[in-house]
Amino acid sequence: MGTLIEDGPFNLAVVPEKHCLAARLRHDSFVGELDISQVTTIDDIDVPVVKGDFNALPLKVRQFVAKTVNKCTPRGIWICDGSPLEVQEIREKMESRGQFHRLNQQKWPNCYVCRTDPLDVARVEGKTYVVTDNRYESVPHVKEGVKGILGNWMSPEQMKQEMTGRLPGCMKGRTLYVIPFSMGPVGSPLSKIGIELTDSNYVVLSMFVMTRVSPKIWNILGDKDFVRCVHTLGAPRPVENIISHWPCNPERIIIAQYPEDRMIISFGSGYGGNSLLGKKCFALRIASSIARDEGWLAEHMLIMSVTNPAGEEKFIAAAFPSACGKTNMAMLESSLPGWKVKCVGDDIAWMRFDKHGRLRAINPEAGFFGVAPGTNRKTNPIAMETLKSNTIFTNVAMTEDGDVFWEGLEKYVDMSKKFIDWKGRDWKIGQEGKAAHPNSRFCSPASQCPIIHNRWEDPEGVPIDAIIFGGRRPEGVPLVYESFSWEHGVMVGAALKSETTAAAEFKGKQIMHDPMAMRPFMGYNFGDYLQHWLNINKPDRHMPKIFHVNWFRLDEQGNFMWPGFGDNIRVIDWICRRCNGEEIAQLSPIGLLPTPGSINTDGLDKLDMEGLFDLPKDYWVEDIRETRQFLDDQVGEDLPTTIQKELQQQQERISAM
Ligand code: GTP
Ligand code: SPV
Ligand code: MN
Repeated sequence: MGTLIEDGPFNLAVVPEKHCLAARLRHDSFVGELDISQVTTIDDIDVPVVKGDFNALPLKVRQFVAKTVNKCTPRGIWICDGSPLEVQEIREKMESRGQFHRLNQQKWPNCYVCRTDPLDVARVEGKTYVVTDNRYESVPHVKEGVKGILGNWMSPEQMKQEMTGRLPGCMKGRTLYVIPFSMGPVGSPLSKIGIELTDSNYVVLSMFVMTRVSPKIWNILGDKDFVRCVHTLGAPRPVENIISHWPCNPERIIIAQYPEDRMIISFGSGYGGNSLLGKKCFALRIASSIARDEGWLAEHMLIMSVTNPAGEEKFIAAAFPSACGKTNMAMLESSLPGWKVKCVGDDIAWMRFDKHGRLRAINPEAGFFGVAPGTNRKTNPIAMETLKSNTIFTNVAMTEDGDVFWEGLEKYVDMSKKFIDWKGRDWKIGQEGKAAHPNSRFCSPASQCPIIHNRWEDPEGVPIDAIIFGGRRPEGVPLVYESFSWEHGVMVGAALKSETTAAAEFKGKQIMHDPMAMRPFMGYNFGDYLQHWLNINKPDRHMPKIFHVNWFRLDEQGNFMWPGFGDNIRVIDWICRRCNGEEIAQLSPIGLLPTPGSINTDGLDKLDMEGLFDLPKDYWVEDIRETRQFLDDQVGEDLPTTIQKELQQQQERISAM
C-alpha cells in the first residue's frame, strides 16, 4: 500500500507506506529521557532561547529541537532568520574570537578566511553511513570476501549505540542554532525543506550562502515534512588544545543518514559536506532515496546552458567526481567566438520528467562551495568574479595585506609579499608544502555569478538535452565519446572511474571506481539505483543523449594533452551538434567517436588529436575485464541484467578490436 502525494507540477508519486510521515522516526538515535510529546512551549525545556520565538515554531519543530537540546545540552538556543543583521552579528563574533580573518575589505568586501584543524579538511567517506533496517536497502550484495565500497551501512541498533556514546552533552557550553532552509527556491513545488540544528557558527554562515535560509519556511512548513539535520562539532566546552580556533573531534567523526526517517546526524567534523548538511547528506544521499520513491533523480551534476553562435540554446547536466571539473565547466568562458555559457548549478541536480516527457533539472543549492586551488583569471574568470565579495574562504592562504592566495594565483599576486599559509604560519614561494590546502574552498552566493542563468531559480527547472559523465583518466580514455543508447549510457556511467583527489580522505593518486560520480553519495543500494536509471527510460519521453568526456589525458611527459577549461567548449560544440543529429560520429568498440576533423580546433596550438582519441587495445581489454569484475564483486546479484548485457557486449566489441 502506498499514499498518493502531490509533488510538483509534473506527477503524482506513490510513496511506499514505510516512507510516510506516520511511520517515520523509528530509528530514534537520540531520544532522551524527556517525553517529547509533552513539549509544547519553551517552559518545558530548561535551556534559554537567545534569539527568536521558540513558541512560534511549528509543534514538530519544537519537538525536534527539544529532543536535541535534551540530548546534546547546549547552553542556549538561537533561532536563525538568515538576515543581513544576523550575518553581521555572527561574523563579528567569529572575528573577535580569531575564527575569521578579515581580508582587505576595499578589495574583498565581506570576505573572510577561516582555517580548520588540519585533521578536519575534507569529507570522511569511511565514516559516513546509511542507516536502514535492512542492509541491502542501503548497499548491494557484495561477493563473499569482498569489502564493499559503494556505501557503508550500519544497523539502527548499532548506530544508536554509536550515537549514545557521542551525543549526550556534546554541545555543552555552545549555542544550538536552528537553521530553517529550503533546497530549491522557497515554496517551489520541486523544493524540499530541512531544519539543521548545529553548534557551529561557521556552519550557520555557510548554510546561509549554500541554501535558502528564511523565516518564511516556518509558514510554508504546514503539514509538510522536513529533513531533520543534527550537526555537532563534538567538542563540548571546555576544550583544550583547540587548533586554529576550529573545535572538532576528528577521531570520533561519524555521519549518519537515515533515509527512512529523512534524518541526518553528523558528529565531530565542521568541514564542508560533513557539516553543511543540506549539501551531500540531504541533497544527494537522502534526496536520492526520496527520488527513487517518487520517480526522479538526485545527482552529483552541474547544470549549464550553452548557446551557439546561431542563438540555439541547449542545457547540459554533467557528472564528474569531486574535484574533477564541475564548477569549472559550469562557469566555462568559451574560447570559441560567439558561444555563450550560462550557469544553473555547479554540483547537484534534481531532475524529473515533466508531462511532455522532457527531463527538467533544478539546482537545489543557492551557493558554490568550490575548489580554490587552480582557480584563476585564466582558468575560471567567472569564478574569480563570483568570489570577489561575500565569500567565506576555508583553508586558503593570505598575504600580509589581506589578499587571498592559493596555488594557481602565482601570476596574479605580488609574490614578494609576506604570506600566511592555511595553517596560519609564515610561508614563502619555493618552500616545501603548499600555501593553501589542496581541498581549500570558496563559499559564494550563486546569485553573484555574472553568468548565472536567468532561469536558475525557475521552479519548472530547465530542460536537459545531454548528460555527460567524466573523470580524471590519465591514460587510454578518449577526449569524448557518445553512448550507443540510454542503456549503454547508464553502463558507461556505472563504469566511471577517476584518479582520487583531495576532496576526501584518500592519500596518493590512484584510479578509483566512482560510478555515476555518486560512490560517496549513494543513499540506497547501487544496483537498485542503476535499475531506477533504466526504468525512467520510457517510449514517450525525450531521453537525453549520454556522453563521456576526459579532460585529463596525459602525454608521455606527463602533460595534459588537452588544454581544457575554456577550450572544452569545442567538445561541447560537438556534443550539441550530435544532439541535433549531425553525422559527425563513427563507431568504436566503446561508443561513438568524433569523425576526424569534426571537433573544431581553430586557433589552437598543434594538438595530438589522434593521440587524444587513441584506443589502446591492451588498455581497453584490461579496463573492461576489471570493470566487469568490479561490478560483479561490488553489486553482485543486484546488478541489473540489462547492465550485465551491456558489459558483455562491450567486452565482445573490445575483444574484436
Ligand atoms: P567538487 O566541488 O569537489 O565536486 O569539484 P568539481 O567537480 O566542481 O571540480 P572543480 O571544477 O572545482 O575542479 C577541480 C580542479 O580541477 C581544479 O583545480 C581545476 O583547476 C581543475 N580542472 C577543472 N577543469 C579542468 C580542465 O578542463 N582541465 C584541467 N587540466 N584541469 C581542470
Ligand atoms: C565534493 O566533495 O564533491 C564537494 C565538496 O562538492 S563537499 O561539500 O565537501 O562535499
Ligand atoms: Mn561535489
